[in-house]
Amino acid sequence: MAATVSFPVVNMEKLETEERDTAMAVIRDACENWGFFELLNHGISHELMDEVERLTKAHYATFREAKFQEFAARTLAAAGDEGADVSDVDWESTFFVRHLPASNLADLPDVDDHYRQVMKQFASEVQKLSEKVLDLLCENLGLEPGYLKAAFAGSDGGPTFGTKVSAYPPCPRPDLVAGLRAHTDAGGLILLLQDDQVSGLQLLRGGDGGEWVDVPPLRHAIVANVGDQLEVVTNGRYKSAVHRVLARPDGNRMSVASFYNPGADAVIFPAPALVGEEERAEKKATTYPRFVFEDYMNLYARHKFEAKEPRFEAMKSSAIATA
Ligand SMILES: O=C(O)CCC(=O)C(=O)O
Repeated sequence: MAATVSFPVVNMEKLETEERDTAMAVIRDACENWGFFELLNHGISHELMDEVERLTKAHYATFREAKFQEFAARTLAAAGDEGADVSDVDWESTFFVRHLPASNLADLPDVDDHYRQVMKQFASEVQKLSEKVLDLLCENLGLEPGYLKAAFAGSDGGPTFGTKVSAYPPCPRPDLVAGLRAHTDAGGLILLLQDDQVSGLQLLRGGDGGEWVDVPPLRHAIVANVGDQLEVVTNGRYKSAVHRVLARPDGNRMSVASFYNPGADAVIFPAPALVGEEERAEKKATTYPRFVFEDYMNLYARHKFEAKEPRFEAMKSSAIATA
């Protein structure tokens, strides 16, 4: 059972009013203590969000559902008749759209021109919003505006940016499989459009031994979460939260998750302004490593569903000297 606590929600319109300080404090607390928050009145048009949701659900029904049903039948047969362990299976149907550094939208099969255009426009809006949110984080951290965007820029001057489109269809055996197993996100900042009817996304608040908390569906909200790279650059002030998607016996949850990540060759390290004098002098063992983002991703690909700390440790042993 997930705990019922008040989830951090930020009405971004308040950032333009005398209530700005209160809104900034909600963002700060969310980044320090949750790793997640939801944004309302974020500037992305509701019509565009509705169209993304409508087209994404139609795309699943037309092009992916039949294939998913075959996978579902195979998985349930293996679990039931053969007693196979399916705990490493995710009950999801997904496809990935790359935007930066190079778009693959034109190459995706079964995506018509209208869906392509809508996804392109939505990605452009989400990228703008990601950079706006990164600057709000800079402000809260006492970093100069643009610091986090620059920290994530690769040698081509930009981030890696892409969108994972997912359906979590109903599952008759949610006791056997997860919608998506628990993990932290590898990248920088993740902005998610999630189904406003069907829930399932949960975060682990308080780390190991903490409590699972629902990320509540909220119409026209964008969910933001901290990835591992933000944890490193903020020197652990902000921590990526473990999260998962529950499989459910009813409802087909849709989600569109956009990952604003460092460029592949970006060198990631804690912002010097966030490393204390004492820590710098002692080069404490707890200090986060310095590494090339692509190396982290190669490791993550093999260890996504494991704890992040060993990944940070492994990066220390391959640490590069660029200071
Ligand atoms: O679909 C969601 O709500 C979360 C997706 C996610 O955590 C992931 O793909 O890494």
